[in-house]
Amino acid sequence: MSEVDSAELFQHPDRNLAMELVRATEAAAIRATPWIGRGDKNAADQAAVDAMRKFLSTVNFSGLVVIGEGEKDHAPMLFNGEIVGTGNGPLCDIAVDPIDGTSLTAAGRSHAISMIAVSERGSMLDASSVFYMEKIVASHEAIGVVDISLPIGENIRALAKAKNKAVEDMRIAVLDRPRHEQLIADIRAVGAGTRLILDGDVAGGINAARHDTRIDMCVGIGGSPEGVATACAVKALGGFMQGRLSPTTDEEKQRGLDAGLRFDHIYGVNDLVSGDNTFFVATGVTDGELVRGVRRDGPIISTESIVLRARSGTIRRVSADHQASKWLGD
Ligand code: VTB
Repeated sequence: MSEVDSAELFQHPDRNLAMELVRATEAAAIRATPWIGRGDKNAADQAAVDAMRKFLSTVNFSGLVVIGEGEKDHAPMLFNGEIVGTGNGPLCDIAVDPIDGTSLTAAGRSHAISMIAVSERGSMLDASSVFYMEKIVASHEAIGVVDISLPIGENIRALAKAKNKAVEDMRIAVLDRPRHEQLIADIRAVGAGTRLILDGDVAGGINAARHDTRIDMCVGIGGSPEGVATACAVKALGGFMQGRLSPTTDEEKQRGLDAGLRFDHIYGVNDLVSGDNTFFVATGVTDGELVRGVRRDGPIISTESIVLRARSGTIRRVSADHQASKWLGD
């Protein structure tokens, strides 16, 4: 490496912010653990929010919360528009979900995660005025093959062909909601199997975009904020994603139009988050296919996380042992 090259590298250290952010999702998951199966989703969420915010405040960056706990009036912390981090370092957009799956956590069910996605400032779509988005997520084989405007049966057949699989072996993740009754029937009619998920279509989407899972596609209408967060992960995984906003009322549609959103538009992964400098981290709260939940074994609390960085395309699994004694009290 020439002197100039190494000097450049020193000035622009190729930092993996996600390696620092993972501490915040670990903390949120650990703090939420006492609330697993206690039937109180607000308490679980509050514990996770407090912990995440505390750890985020130590990270050298200026993160504008584009996707957070909601509007300032209702969310005292991690509200949309809040700036988190030390304020030194890169200007970023940040999407946080201290627990995706608060109901899962409160019920003691699997697949709850704590997650953060980060990208350059101004690069995340602010879809907060429209709650729902129809999404389709799959691995890279779907690029140029799958299209959200086609019937689901056609998409499944096309993806099966591209993956060199039998349609009968295709597994399609869908949120188990009455609004998906027809979609579920159509998936089964073509001969594929559904993997119905109770909550958590971020983890479902990531599992669809990863190459080594039993899920081939994640489809259906879920939260728009979750869609943007999923896109940050899909970039790092080199996968495929499309979204279409799905307003439920005329008022919501008008709010979306006023905010510059489009309803006739198919949002590709680059519309949901632009640029390749995206990061995504998630820690398991309860056990799931993506990551294991928090465990306590005597003096040790162990966590499992996934740490993704789009620019390098790295996917890391971070297993951490934490001393339980250090996590007592505040
Ligand atoms: C999904 C799911 C989330 O919201 O986005 C869903 O991934 C959409 O809303 O975990 P509905 O529950 O109204 O269908 C969650 O369930 C909760 O944020």
